[in-house]
Amino acid sequence: MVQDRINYLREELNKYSYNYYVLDNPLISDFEYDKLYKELEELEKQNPELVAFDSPTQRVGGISSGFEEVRHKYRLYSLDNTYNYEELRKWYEKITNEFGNNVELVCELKIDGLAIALAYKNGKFVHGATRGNGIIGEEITQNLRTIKSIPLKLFEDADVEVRGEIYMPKTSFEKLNEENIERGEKPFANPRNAAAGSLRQLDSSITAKRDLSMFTYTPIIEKASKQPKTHWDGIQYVKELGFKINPNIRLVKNIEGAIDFCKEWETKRFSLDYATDGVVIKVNNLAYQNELGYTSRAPKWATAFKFPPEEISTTLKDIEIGIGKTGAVTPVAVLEPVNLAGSVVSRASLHNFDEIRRLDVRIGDRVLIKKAAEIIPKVIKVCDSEEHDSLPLYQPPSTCPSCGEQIKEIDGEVNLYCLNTKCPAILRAKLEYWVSKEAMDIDSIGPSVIEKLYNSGLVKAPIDFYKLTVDDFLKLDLVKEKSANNMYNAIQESKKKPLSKFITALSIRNVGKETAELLVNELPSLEDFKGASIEKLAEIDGIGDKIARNIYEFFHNKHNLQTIEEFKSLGFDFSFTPATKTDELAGKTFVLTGTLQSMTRDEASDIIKSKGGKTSSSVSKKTSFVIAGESAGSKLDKALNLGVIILNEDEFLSMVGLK
Ligand code: 0OX
Repeated sequence: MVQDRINYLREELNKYSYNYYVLDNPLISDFEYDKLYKELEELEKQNPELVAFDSPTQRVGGISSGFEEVRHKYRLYSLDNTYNYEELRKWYEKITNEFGNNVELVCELKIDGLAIALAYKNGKFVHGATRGNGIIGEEITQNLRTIKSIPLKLFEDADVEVRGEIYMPKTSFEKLNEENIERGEKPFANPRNAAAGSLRQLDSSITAKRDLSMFTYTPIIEKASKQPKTHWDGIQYVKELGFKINPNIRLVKNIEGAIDFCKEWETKRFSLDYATDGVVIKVNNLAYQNELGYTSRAPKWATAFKFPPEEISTTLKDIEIGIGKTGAVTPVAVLEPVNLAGSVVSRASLHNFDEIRRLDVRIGDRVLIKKAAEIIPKVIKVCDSEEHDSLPLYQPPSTCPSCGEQIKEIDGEVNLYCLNTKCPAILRAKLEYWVSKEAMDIDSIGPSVIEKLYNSGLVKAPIDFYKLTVDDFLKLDLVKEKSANNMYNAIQESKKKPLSKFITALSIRNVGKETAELLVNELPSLEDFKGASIEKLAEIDGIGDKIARNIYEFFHNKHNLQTIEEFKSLGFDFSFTPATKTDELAGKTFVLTGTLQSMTRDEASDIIKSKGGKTSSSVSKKTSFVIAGESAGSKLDKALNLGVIILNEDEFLSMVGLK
């Protein structure tokens, strides 16, 4: 019967959607989902009387003429907050004075989104509103229905009101902004604004296209099978009802446990794919909560520890010019030092001169700087000020600040370049890159040693490292004998590094570690590099015309060829060793997430495969290990949720015998 089929499809699709959006555990492919969805859509079109209110087809919404103001049934209070652990201790002391020591607390990440309230009657989502002023909000049920992690029907016919936070994942925000810029529209300033803008659409089909999600953090239970006595149990119950909760939550014995949680997340938060601006600490026992009650604006049983802000404004004191190893001339913002995300920042990236023009950054401006997942903070905008217009427009330099040569534009490149092959800044940058981890990895030689070697005239180019004697190090009064020996040996050892490292170390424009790896797979000897035409190079997967031309030019430059010969005569190996296969990781499945420091995810994946292991792109119960690098996102959350073993980069390297 058609009704049975419709019911079946609806239940199946809702199950898949719940697994995908709430549990972050996809069960089927998008293709399979779409096929079932289309079938349901078609059947419902032919039998409109059979469309159920919780059908996935009813999440698309329509146009409304405005949002109505509604009075919340239960007030949504604010939260007191502090940036200070001592104040947290004082807050807790007041509580223990009343209830004795060791009052349990629940720590939750404070999601930086929009607070909303959802009402369910007999398990059905009936009504949703923004927080507004906590007493009156705006009714946005239609828009909320489009958010897939908000259940339209609960697993139980309960009457509940829940509160939670709507947010947009950072990666979706970035993508949305890219699309907006492409269409000539204004980008959103941050994920929170993007989420707010998406929720306030009168056409809910626009909201439906935005990647919004919700973490639920408070249930108010009116009629249900359970009446939890603690906040912790309340949260577990919310999960049982079908809501998505944040897995990064902890029940602690006292305030010191809560402070540990705050300290842990102060740095770890950057690895999440959603913004969090602090930790909410709540008294666990609901009877205690009741007794503690509220001030005129906030509960006394909860408080928030706020992380130092991720975005902050400061004064741009100067724009310094950096010269990279390929001669790229890049502007760096010199700032009035400020505390940002836990560290003092006095310099920030300005990317390139186009960016300065786009933002209209002028020296003396107040600028907003931001530290997201990246280590180097960046200038994201100029703050409105009266002074701005009277400040002189910024003019990019016309000559290299290091060597005085004219700065040039290169076709197809956003950067400006100093093309003087003898430019001291470029030579130094090349030397620093040569010894870096990504290139020849000679870690006993740091920037200060390079500076002395360069200034003494002994080392002007990488080849000169290999002509140094132990005595040279000692003569320069650089280091003690033991270190001199170490440095000398490390340099000599580096001659045995694989070809890909050598190619990387050459500082060919646009040829980094990953590209070098791709190249040596196809061109396993230096002779192959010398003999390759631009066309042949461009045929290699992952190598575009621009890179092909740069490589070709590098290997057809007389000086470069001479230097390569010299490297050879100094005993360089230039060998390409294809990875050998073992089976030590047989039967193990790995999921890689976030950015690794010492290798790309592809390289890590190659290592796993070379040892007989498998990699997968999604976390499930079958996953043996999740390797979490920097900015690891929802996959890490999911691994935590499922109890999958999480390895950091060092642990992974030791596992595979590389550390
Ligand atoms: C959040 C968040 C906000 C309970 C009493 C006042 C605030 N942004 O993640 N609020 C609350 O709790 C209410 N919990 C949270 N996790």
